[in-house]
Amino acid sequence: MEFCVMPISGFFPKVTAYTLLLFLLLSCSSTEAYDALDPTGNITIKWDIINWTPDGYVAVVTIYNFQQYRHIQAPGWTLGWTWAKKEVIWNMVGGQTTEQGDCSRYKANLPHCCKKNPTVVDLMPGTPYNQQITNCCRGGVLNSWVQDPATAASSFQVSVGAAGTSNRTVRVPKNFTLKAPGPGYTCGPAKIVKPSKFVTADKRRTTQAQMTWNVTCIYSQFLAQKTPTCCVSLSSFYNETIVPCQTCACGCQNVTQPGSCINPKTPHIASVVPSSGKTNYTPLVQCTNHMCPIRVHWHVKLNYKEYWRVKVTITNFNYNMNYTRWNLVVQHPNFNNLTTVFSFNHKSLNPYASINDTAMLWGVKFYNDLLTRAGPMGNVQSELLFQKDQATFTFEKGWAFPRRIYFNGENCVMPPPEAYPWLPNTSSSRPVSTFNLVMTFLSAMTFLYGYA
Ligand SMILES: *[C@@H]1O[C@H](CO)[C@@H](O)[C@H](O)[C@H]1NC(C)=O
Ligand SMILES: *[C@@H]1O[C@H](CO)[C@@H](O)[C@H](O)[C@H]1NC(C)=O
Ligand SMILES: *[C@@H]1O[C@H](CO)[C@@H](O)[C@H](O)[C@H]1NC(C)=O
Ligand SMILES: *[C@@H]1O[C@H](CO)[C@@H](O)[C@H](O)[C@H]1NC(C)=O
Ligand SMILES: *[C@@H]1O[C@H](CO)[C@@H](O)[C@H](O)[C@H]1NC(C)=O
Ligand SMILES: *[C@@H]1O[C@H](CO)[C@@H](O)[C@H](O)[C@H]1NC(C)=O
Ligand SMILES: *[C@@H]1O[C@H](CO)[C@@H](O)[C@H](O)[C@H]1NC(C)=O
Ligand SMILES: *[C@@H]1O[C@H](CO)[C@@H](O)[C@H](O)[C@H]1NC(C)=O
Ligand SMILES: *[C@@H]1O[C@H](CO)[C@@H](O)[C@H](O)[C@H]1NC(C)=O
Ligand SMILES: CC(=O)N[C@H]1CO[C@H](CO)[C@@H](O)[C@@H]1O
Repeated sequence: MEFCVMPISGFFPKVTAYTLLLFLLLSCSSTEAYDALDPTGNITIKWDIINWTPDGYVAVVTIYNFQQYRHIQAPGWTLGWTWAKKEVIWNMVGGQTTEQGDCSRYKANLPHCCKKNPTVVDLMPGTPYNQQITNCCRGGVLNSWVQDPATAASSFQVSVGAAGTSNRTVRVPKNFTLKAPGPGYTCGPAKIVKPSKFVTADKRRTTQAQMTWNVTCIYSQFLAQKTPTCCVSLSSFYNETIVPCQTCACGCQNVTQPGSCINPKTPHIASVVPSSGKTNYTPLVQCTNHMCPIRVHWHVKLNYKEYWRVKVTITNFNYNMNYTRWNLVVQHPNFNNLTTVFSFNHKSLNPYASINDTAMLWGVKFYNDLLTRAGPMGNVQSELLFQKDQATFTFEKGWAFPRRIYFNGENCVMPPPEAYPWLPNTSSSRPVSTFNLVMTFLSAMTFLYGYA
């Protein structure tokens, strides 16, 4: 879905079905792992050999999340590779392999891992200090680069034996795999690059790695093969129609099956919902027409002379998930004149220097950066104020609605353009009547807080 680039200007009412189909076929036929809103987004794994040892080396491996808005949430990353020779891992700091493997060829002093293809995970917060290194021990959680570069990297140290002991004899590992935690990332081959330089904390001395190689991994929603996890609903002050999320936007296969979703009106079932303690990451959603864990509602709220105002509400329908450090990416042509965002952080993304139509929104720390699980508290909201550019501004043809929305990097299912609320014929830019406002407010309230 993600690499199906949708036409972004207007809603192509004049385009014939045939041209549209052709366009979709053309733009969807390429399955290359590439995200139009974050074209250079990648995860880079840097492997720095710090020193050589009698039978190998000690390296610090760092995973950098260079993706603007895609993060890795609990239960965290898993990194795998295949050794080129018969290397073993003597010891690790700030990470561990999930299996030791067969170390029977060693007698007294057993390695940490003897597998040909080790799998490494991060340690958990609270690891004893003598087993930590900088940037370790966050349970494999990586923030997105825009939200917090300081926690967008994760490191561990590995002591490798039975390996090359100089830059001429060492062999780079092969077949890197990164799971986050499911599929989705494809990693290229390790490339030997210029040795990294490290500056001491007081900036008075620079040291450098003996040797460095880099691996780049790229995400593709196609590989992740996920059903959509998010949908968009729309409303406006100028038309009382509320356009709901598309029916079955996130699948309906087993709706009738008992236990496939939770009806909030049957509290005895809702109370069986697993809560604290258990870590179950499969979504357990509230029964709705769309069955999505996340709904984003865009309400065109007010029309001022020089500004217009939108209210954005994100609702969590998943009983199994508190979304920490959530983010939203929204594409709309008026983001070049976004004036104020109330109660969310924001940053404009400029994937193509000349077009400034995309912004990233995320929660304010300790205030609304946690989107709690489904229930009365399971939503966050904010209002956006845009300055009108009189040349392009209009309420017609759904112009005021977003072109594209991502929640945590996943494309949200939009309603079909023909269903968008229309502007009534007569009142194109007349100031809002109070009656209308009250009606829209009431219906929006019923919609947002009444259970579907
Ligand atoms: C990975 O991302 C970094 C930071 O945005 C960028 O400098 C680098 O060129 C990217 N690498 C690839 C292979 O795209
Ligand atoms: C290997 O090390 C030698 C010095 O010991 C250096 O001259 C050479 O450039 C290094 N080669 C690589 C690939 O790092
Ligand atoms: C790496 O993966 C490819 C494809 O999965 C496989 O053909 C190849 O044998 C693997 N190489 C090693 C060294 O495991
Ligand atoms: C290797 O990765 C590091 C860290 O991301 C980066 O600073 C460096 O530029 C990369 N080197 C190359 C040649 O891509
Ligand atoms: C739906 O239920 C059937 C029977 O219980 C099961 O085999 C199937 O995997 C389920 N499908 C999904 C998408 O959960
Ligand atoms: C979500 O957070 C609430 C309150 O902090 C907690 O009681 C609940 O167990 C958490 N649920 C999950 C699935 O993490
Ligand atoms: C994009 O628009 C935002 C909001 O008006 C503005 O702050 C930012 O400077 C603009 N960026 C560019 C590159 O024009
Ligand atoms: C509101 O929009 C809907 C389309 O979603 C349309 O059917 C309806 O006629 C519009 N109402 C008015 C008053 O224009
Ligand atoms: C809007 O105008 C068109 C013709 O211009 C007319 O057919 C339609 O009925 C009008 N709709 C409303 C809601 O007045
Ligand atoms: C009305 C207004 O402020 N328009 C500005 C919107 O943003 C573009 C580019 O960012 C400016 O060129 C316009 O002047």
